[in-house]
Amino acid sequence: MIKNALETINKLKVVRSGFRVHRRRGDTPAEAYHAMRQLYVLTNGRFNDWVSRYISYKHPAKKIEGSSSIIADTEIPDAVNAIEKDGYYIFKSSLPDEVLRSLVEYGKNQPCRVLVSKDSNAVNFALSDEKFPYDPNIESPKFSFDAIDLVSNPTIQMLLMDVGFRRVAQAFLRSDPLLDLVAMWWSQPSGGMAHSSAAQLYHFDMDRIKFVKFFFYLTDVDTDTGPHCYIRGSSKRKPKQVLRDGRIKDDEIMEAYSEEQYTEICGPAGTIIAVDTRGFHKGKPLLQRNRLLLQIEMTNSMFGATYAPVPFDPSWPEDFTDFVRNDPRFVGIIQQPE
Ligand SMILES: O=C(O)CCC(=O)C(=O)O
Repeated sequence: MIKNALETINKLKVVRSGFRVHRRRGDTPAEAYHAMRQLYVLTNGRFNDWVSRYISYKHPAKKIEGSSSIIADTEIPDAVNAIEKDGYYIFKSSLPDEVLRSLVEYGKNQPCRVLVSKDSNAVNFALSDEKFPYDPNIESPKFSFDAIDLVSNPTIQMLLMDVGFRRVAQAFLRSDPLLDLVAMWWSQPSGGMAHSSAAQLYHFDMDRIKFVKFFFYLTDVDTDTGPHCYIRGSSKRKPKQVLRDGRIKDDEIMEAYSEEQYTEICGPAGTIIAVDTRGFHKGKPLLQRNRLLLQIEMTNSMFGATYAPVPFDPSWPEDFTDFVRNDPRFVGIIQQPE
C-alpha cells in the first residue's frame, strides 16, 4: 500500500516534468510516457480521468462547423453513451459504396510493409523495410500501410475532414480533439496462431491519456475473418488480476470477466465502429479469407507515445492543404508547412 503510494508519487513527478517538456517542445520524454502507462495501472485509470478533466478545462469543446456526409448528428449522443458504458459503438451508417470501393482498390495496389519474423524462433516480428503491393500468398498475419501514404490518399483525406468523426470524438473526450493516428492493414490467417505483434492477444492501449479509435471494416468480417474482439465494459476500472500492461491470454481474461462481456464485432464491409481501446481488446486470429481495416484515432492530448510525423505535402489537393493550414491544432500528426 505504502510502496504503491510512493511509486505513484514518483511517477507523478516524472509525468509532471514530462508535461512541461511537452508544452515547451511538443515531444514527450520516453520516461514520462512510460510513467504515464504505469500510472494508469497504479491508479486503475483514475490518473487518466483526473488529467482528462484538466484538459477539458484547458481545451474545452468548441463549435464544429459544417455537416458530415457519413455520421448523423442525431446518432452522436447514443454513440457517446455506448462508448462510455460499453467501450464501443457500431454506427448505424456505414461507408458510402464509392468510398469503400476506392479504399479497397487502394488497399490492393498501394505498396505496404509485411510483418516478418526477425529471428529463427519466430518470436520477434517487425515490419519489412521494403514496400510492395499486398500479396496474400506471402505467409504473414499482417501487412501494414505507412501513415504518410494513407494521409496522401484523397478518400482518406475526405474522412479526416469529415466533421462527424470529430464531433463524436469531441463529445466523448469532452474537449477539443486532435487527430493523432491514421493506420490501415490487411490481416490474414497465419497458422491459426494468435500473433502478439499483430495485436491478436488481449491488451489495452495506453499511448495517450484518452482517445477514441474509429475502425472501418473494408472487407466483410465474420467470426472466421478476424472480428475485433472487445470485453464490454472493460474500459473503466479493471479487476486486479488483469490490471497490468502487456499481452494477456484469453483464459485469464475470461476468468476475470463474464461470458456476456465477450464481444466479437462482426459486420459487412463498410461497418464503422468507435472504440475506447483502453478497454481489453484484440483482433481474433483469422481462419479464412482476409480483413482490410482502416483506423483513425483522435485524442485529447498528444502527450504520450511518439509517432513519426507526417510531412506536409504541397501537392495534396487544395481543400486538404487549406484544412491542414487552417486547423494546425487538430491535425496533430501532420507537420505544418514552413
Ligand atoms: O486488429 C484488431 O482488431 C485489433 C487492433 C488493435 O488492437 C488496436 O488497434 O489497438
